[in-house]
This record gives sequence, structure tokens and C-alpha cells, in this order.
Amino acid sequence: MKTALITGASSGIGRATAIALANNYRLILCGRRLDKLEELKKELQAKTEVHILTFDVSDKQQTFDAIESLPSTWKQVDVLINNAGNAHGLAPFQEANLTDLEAMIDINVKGLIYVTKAVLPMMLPQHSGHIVNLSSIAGKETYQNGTVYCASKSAVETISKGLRLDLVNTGIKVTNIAPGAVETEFSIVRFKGDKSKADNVYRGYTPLQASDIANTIAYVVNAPDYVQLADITIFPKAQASSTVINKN
Ligand code: 8X3
Repeated sequence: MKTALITGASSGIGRATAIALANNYRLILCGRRLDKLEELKKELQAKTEVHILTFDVSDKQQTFDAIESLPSTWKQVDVLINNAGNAHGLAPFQEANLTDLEAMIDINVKGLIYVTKAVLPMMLPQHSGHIVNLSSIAGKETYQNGTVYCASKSAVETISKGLRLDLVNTGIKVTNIAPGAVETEFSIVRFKGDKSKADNVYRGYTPLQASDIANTIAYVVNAPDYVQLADITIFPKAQASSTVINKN
């Protein structure tokens, strides 16, 4: 059975992806919240083998140590889902909190680089593998008050394109997935726990659910080996761009 490593697996798209892949992959679930990962492991262990790694992707040493700590039977990763990522705040650049801006670069960009650097040495000798990067419509269309979040997701888009170029003769595929509005903890984190602000983002239309993205990821990684889905943008029906959503 193939092995998939998922970052940010304790909630949202990462958690839903673990559930979607549990039928035909062994899972390495990565995240910061051990209790949530243990809960998910319990839910999935009747279906597949699960190994948990707790680390913060923005911590370089923790990331490399955690992945290095995998038992030898788990040191063969076929699919890497770079899902860990957050938005912190939604404010004009001149007013935004610098710590928030740094966190988005540290998690969404540097974290993805660390995890990919740590996992690739396991894929290269196999001459096969698949890296799926979770970007966002924010990486394609910058919106007001989201400058650094959008920049971090633009970086993910560019890293996906660059990796596809650099890995073209290695047998490793790269897919970039850019969701629009998905109802997860994303907005609760962005608005620092303000649930009414977060709920308002998804009011007046039917947003995507984490499972919709997870099902797409399952389709992408289960496609025939010669098929490389390069870049997928997914909106709810009511959305037409990063800022145009038909609300009623
Ligand atoms: C999440 C979607 O539109 O809030 O990346 O940036 S959006």
C-alpha cells in the first residue's frame, strides 16, 4: 500500500484529506495538536495504518527531526500533501501586525519548503512520487487587506511551477490546488477566534466544504501514473473571483 504524508492534518482540508485517502493509503498525519491527531487516528485505524508526527512546519529543526524520526517501515513517502497553512489578520499592510505577516511567510512558504526538502530525499530514489501543494485563489488574484497572505500563496503557486520544472525527469509529479471559499477553521484563525466575523465570510451562499477539496485531492493522487493534474482552481458555484461572491 502506498503512503501519504499530510501536513495540517488535525483539522479542515488536511483532516478531510486523511479521511478521503484512508481507503488506499497508509497515512502519516502531521500537525501541532496531538489530541486531534490521536482522535483522527482512532477514527481511521480500522481502515488503514496511521503514524502520527507532531511538529510545527515553521520550525525548521522540529520539521527535519520529526520526518527523520520516521521508523524505517514508514520512510517511503509516495504522496506529500503540503496543506499546513494559515491566514493571520485581514488588514491594510500599513496597519497589519508584523508578527502576523511573518507567521504567514514562516508557515505557508518556509514551512512548505522545509517539509518538501525533508520528504524529497525519500521520493527521489523511488523515481516516483507526487507532491500536492495547497495554494489558494489568493495566490492568483491579490485582494485588498490580504497583501502578505496573497503573497505567501503566490509563492506556493511559483514553488509548484518551479518544482514541476525541476522534477520533470525524476518521475515525481506536482499538483497545485487553489481553492476559493471553503468553510473551515481558516476564517476563525484569520479573525483570531471571532466566530461571528468568520461565520459572515460564509453567509448568504453555499461555500465549499473541506471534503470537496479532499475529494479533488483523492482524484488527483489516484489518477493514472502518466496523468499530472498541474493546477486546479475550485470555487463554490456562487464565487467568480477572489472577491466576487454572489451573496443573498
Ligand atoms: C482562502 C481563500 O479567498 O479567503 O485561501 O483567500 S481566500
